[in-house]
Amino acid sequence: MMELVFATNNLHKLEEVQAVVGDQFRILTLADIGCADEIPETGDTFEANASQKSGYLYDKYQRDCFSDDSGLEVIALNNEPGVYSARYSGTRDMEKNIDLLLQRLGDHTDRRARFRTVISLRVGGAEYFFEGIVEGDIGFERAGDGGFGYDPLFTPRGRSQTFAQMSAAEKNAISHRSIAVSKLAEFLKTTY
Ligand code: ITT
Repeated sequence: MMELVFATNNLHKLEEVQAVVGDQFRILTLADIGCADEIPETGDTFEANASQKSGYLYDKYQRDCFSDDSGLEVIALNNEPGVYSARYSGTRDMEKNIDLLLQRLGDHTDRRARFRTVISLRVGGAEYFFEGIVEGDIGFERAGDGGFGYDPLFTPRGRSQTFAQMSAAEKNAISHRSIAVSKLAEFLKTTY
């Protein structure tokens, strides 16, 4: 069975990816390969960060691997918070990050935004990218308590509920992450 290391210790992400990729591939976490390093993530694009993480792993362990980077891009804020989504306010406190976003957007009428995920896959020395995007709009206040991150603010285009008001299954059916992961899975299944 082909084994791939996923540059994460987030078991929620691992489960989601393993479910889509199927049992033809075994996905290992950083913990599984004994990697406790703080992997550098200093790029200013999702591509650069994903590539940096998978490149670090490949160079150090010479194992087939992939990594992901994702975040929220708000059009009226020049695509902020982007790669800084997790620490927009300078902390990982999502209450503060959401407050800052709402404050910066103010009563701007253009509320358009998108969630974006980029996956970098490295196999046999080659690198492949997979992208997932979901377009939507930012609310004037929070709605819902499911999901994580900016979910209470984000309503996918054509829908009437925020990601935080949807069930996990409803969100996963249309999320940026699942779109990118499905492309990765499709590539792996048809190539290996
Ligand atoms: P890693 O340890 O795997 O890097 P992370 O929290 O940094 O975990 P991501 O790079 O995937 O995760 O996402 C960066 C931030 O973007 C994340 O902390 C959220 O604030 C936001 N984000 C990403 N995907 C999201 C989603 O589906 N719903 C809400 N917010 C999301």
